[in-house]
Amino acid sequence: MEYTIPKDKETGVPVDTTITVSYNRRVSQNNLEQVYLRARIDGIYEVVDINTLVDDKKLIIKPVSELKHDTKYTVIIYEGAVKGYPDCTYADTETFSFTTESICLDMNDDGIVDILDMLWIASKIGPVNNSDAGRADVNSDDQVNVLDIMFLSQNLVS
Ligand SMILES: [Ca+2]
Ligand SMILES: [Ca+2]
Repeated sequence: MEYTIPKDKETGVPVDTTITVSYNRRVSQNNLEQVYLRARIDGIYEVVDINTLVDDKKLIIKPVSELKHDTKYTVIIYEGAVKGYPDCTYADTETFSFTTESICLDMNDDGIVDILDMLWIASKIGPVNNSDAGRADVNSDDQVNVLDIMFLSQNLVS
């Protein structure tokens, strides 16, 4: 591995990130089922659904759905996942980890989390069908409703 995006131990990674593993030479796919992304959620490791593809010197890993906020993810590339040219597999298992961004509760971008942000969420109540509603859905259940306002109220900075 030459470099990865996100970098090992990077924090604040966007939840819609695409993961890139760059090698110092051209690689081809060998057995991409040997590539794993796992999340550590409440102390338990969960395997995350991903799509993987190889493009020139890069292995690209796209999570099927958005990652969770404030969660540590580990990429594991087992031996034989990709091979370099002319024809040698990368023999070592390689791993790196990153942590996703915390959820942003300052909805109206005024630098504090307060009742105005609760009102902002309240103005987006309904299904998540645009990016503002996606932001307002702070508990990520695809609905903007009173649960999101409660979620925010529990995190108010007083
Ligand atoms: Ca605010
Ligand atoms: Ca919600």
